[in-house]
Amino acid sequence: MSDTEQRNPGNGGETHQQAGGDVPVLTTNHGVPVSDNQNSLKSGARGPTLLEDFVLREKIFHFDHERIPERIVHARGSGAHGYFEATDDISDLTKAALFKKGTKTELFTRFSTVAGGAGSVDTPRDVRGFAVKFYTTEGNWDLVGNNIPVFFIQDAIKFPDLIHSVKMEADRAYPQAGSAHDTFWDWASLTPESTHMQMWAMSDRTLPRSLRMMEGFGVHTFQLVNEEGKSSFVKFHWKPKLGLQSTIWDETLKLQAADNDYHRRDLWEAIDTGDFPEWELGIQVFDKAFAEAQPYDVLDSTKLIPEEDVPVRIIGRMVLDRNVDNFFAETEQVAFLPTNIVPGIDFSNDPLLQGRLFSYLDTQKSRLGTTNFHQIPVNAPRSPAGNFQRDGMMQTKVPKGRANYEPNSLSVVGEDGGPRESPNGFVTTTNPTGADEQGEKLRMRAELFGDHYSQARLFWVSATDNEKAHIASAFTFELSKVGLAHVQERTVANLRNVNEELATRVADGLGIPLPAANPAFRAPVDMPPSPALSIQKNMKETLEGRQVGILIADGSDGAEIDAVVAAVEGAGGKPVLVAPKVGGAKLADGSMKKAQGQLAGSPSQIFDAVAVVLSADGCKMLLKEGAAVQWVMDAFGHLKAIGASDAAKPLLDKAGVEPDAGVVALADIATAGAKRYWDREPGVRTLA
Ligand code: HDD
Repeated sequence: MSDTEQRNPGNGGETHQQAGGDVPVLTTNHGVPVSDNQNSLKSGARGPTLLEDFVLREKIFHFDHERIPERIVHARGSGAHGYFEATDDISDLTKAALFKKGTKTELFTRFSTVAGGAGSVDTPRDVRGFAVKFYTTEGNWDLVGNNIPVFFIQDAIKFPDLIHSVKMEADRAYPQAGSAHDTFWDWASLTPESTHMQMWAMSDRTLPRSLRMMEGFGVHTFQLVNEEGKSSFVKFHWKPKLGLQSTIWDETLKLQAADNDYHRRDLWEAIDTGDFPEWELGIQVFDKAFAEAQPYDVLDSTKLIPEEDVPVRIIGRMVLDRNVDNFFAETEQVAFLPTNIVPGIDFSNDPLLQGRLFSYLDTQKSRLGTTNFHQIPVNAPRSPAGNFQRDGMMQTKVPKGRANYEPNSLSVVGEDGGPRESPNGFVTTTNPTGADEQGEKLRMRAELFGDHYSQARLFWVSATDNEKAHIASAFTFELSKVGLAHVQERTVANLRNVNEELATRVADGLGIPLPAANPAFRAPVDMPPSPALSIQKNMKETLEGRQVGILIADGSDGAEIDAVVAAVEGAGGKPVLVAPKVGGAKLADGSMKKAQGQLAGSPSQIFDAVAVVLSADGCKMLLKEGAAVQWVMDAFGHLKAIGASDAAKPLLDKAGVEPDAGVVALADIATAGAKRYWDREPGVRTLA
């Protein structure tokens, strides 16, 4: 026990750690030094606890209020600090200061799932939120997007219905964090505009391998405005440096069991070890003439603009280089607002965006409890900010001077007169689509919003065969959890407007007759395939940012292990040794090799590729170990590369591994591990 520790003053035998030297004094929230943080104040050792005990009451009072309402959507999220660097000159398009070439802007990014609660798992089939707060020199700009470029609905008035239907059902409070249930598909099948997004949601886009390996999209059409006031339409894209990578469904289900925090941990560890996640920011810029020539409405959030039609121009990069110091203070309290916009960027008339402009400000008041939520450090602008808004709950500023109104004729220099309007302030641009469309007050949508299928068809024809099989299987899986036959039928009837083969595969998968097609509100048009929509076509063959699990056991050869570790590291990957005991394995030469993971707690689904380095005896021992057989079987089933020592062959045989291009000698795992083996899939599972 150190000099600053004492035992027993409260007769509980507990440790009392004392202040002194560099160790600061523990105080109440009001600064009163506390002498005993282990025992409440009682009247006699066995007597009642006293109301007078302000130390106890303050501590419990604060604890009782530690939770705030979680976000109604996107409750589960992970955040990090970083910066944006403008890498291209787009001053002809926008005057926004953050886009001046070479400018670095501090930012905070939060990724999230949508449907689950704050304590739910990281890997359900769900859309991922991708929200970025740029602390620019002209105030905060929040780009509050998703990892999918379109949305379920066209008009914000339908958002509460969408969310009510997808969250756990109102009476039974399940299922948590998933769309595979009656109410979601009931709503979706009655809402044909959701069809395009259904296709994305049922694809592997909703099963990202890592938050670092997914794209982000601003979804809506926005505007860029230059110095002369000329505006252009723009869509924002985030492209991950590590390429796109998803997991497959069986792997995802097993990941949920293996690690509830798979994505949060992955993001944290990457940043913690200096492997900073990075995305490029790209823009698709177009004008009114282009917009009017398309078979879709650019103000409709259920539609995208194919990258083949308007290429994505890269204008900067985002690097996430700092983990939060405190999850609650930063990730939980960050408040994103689509209304946070800066001079040089503007909204469009997209009715979904317009509704969002109201919703987010409103929700922050209910979540964070005060109109002063912008004063919380993670939300506060880094640029000078000031106005005459005053007071309110949790006011932390102490404004000086007499003037709390404007205009005023008190001194304009110094603090007394206060801030004034600026000619460089934000000016709403004349909306290039708005001017000729203002008219009668109507509850209706523009004509092309009535096309619900063209782009759902586009998504299907742009997918690879594996991706098509995954989409058909995902619909089948989700609808297999739907107990209402008419909802299953209506969904399949809707899919007939997307693709007959898809509808037939889902009907077959469910074992129901193919229903008649739903009448399409507006006849779809066929668009040429867009390779940019496929994940598989946009993967990067690399081990960078990836992990290779290396299974070892007593008797393994140290030199073989070292060679695999070096090769994986050399290829930019992270080797993780897994052994039956976490303390390690006793190698052939008698030395101990420490493992980072214990076999049962580190199943192969948490890795991108695997290596098995065993001696004949070690292999014999693992043949009797279900977790080891499963480890190899899952790696094979999840289409991963497997490198094995000769002596490990019996384990591969028992796991049903059949030779193919992804089953390699140990020495080749670092090369083979850079990709998945899609051709293997039809041999390992039946897909719809
Ligand atoms: Fe939303 C949160 C993204 C439509 C209402 N939304 C929220 C977050 C993201 C998105 C990423 C989490 C932000 C964070 O990490 O704190 N939302 C979108 C996208 C949409 C969209 C890409 C369509 C293109 N949202 C949308 C509509 C409404 C909302 C139409 C309401 C009319 N969204 C909210 C909200 C949330 C929210 C209730 C919950 C917590 C929050 O705002 O701060 O206001």
